Amino acid sequence: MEKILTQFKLKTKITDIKPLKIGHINDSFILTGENPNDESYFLQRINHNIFKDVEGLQNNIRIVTDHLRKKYREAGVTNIEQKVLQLIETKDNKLFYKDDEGNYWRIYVNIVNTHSYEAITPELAYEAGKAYGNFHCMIVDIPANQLIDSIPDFHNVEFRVQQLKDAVKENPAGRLEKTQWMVDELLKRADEMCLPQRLYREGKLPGRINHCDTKINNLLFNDKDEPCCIVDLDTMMISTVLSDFGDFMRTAANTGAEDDPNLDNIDVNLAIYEAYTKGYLEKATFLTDTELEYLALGAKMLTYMQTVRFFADYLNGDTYYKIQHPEHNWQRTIAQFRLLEQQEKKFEIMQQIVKNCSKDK
Ligand code: GN1
Ligand code: MG
Repeated sequence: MEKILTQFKLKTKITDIKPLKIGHINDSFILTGENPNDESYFLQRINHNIFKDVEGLQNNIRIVTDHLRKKYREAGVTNIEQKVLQLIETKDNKLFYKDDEGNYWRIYVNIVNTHSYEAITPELAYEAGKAYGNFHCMIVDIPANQLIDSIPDFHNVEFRVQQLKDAVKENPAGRLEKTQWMVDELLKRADEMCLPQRLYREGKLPGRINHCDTKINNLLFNDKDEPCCIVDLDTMMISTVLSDFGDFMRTAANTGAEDDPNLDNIDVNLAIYEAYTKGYLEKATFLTDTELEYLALGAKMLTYMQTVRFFADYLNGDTYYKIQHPEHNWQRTIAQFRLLEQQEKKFEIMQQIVKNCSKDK
């Protein structure tokens, strides 16, 4: 580890390296020095089986963070280091280091005095909605061709359904027999869930730069409990606004956990859904009527897509997501599927909420 750290332009002599148990993909560590006031850092080993073009990925992050910093500077904002991630370069001015074993590493400045949530109140959801609406407005003018797709077809539901069909056909882990009912449930919804992808292809839903992983815990709050920084910028790419709206709702407007072992805990939290929608629509003033019309479908679609992804990984023998026990991907699948069923029951109300909030604008 020492050899890795010496590659980067760090201001602090690191005396402690703490692994963090966050995320399903990369490995993360907090680096601190002896003095509590020393600048601390967030080190990550990038999963390059998943992010195959690390240079392109890091370049995306640089473009987005530079863009945000410039906008904040122009607006006279002072505490920009609390609001935008800052990558640390290596001594040869690169944004990552590849070690002798072929691992890719990167370091951010650690944003101190912040916290994230796994579950929030409607008041915080309203603030979070404004934060994401503002974020979308700030990045809406980044020319689309500047960013690469760090994972091709990442939020393309048609592609995800095809991956599931392939997993079913090959059944590599022999897990199909007892889970066939889930295949049937998911495939019968495929047409409805692929509609936004078709509208995007036909140019009816515009492509916009999205974060594509707006899980509730990717938003940092400061010690006054105000949203301050959106983190985990690995999947910033062109998608439709349904992506970011939907993924937030999938994680925050769920009364249970993403992998809740008790399905009875899982339901749509409409108060959170409404508060976030209100905040988001107050700030995301660029949305077209078509985007507004399909926004609520985004919540179902992202839950559906996540169910499909966890399930395909289960059928493939757990090759993508980190798991904590052998049935974890199945547990995640049925928990996300239960959320989808609850969203289906409440879908009319969810649509009405978007309508009402967009009228108040
Ligand atoms: C993964 O690693 P993490 O937790 O940031 C995944 C997301 C999923 C999420 C499900 C690159 O994100 O797409 O929504 O797990 N990221 C990637 O919790 O696949
Ligand atoms: Mg992520």
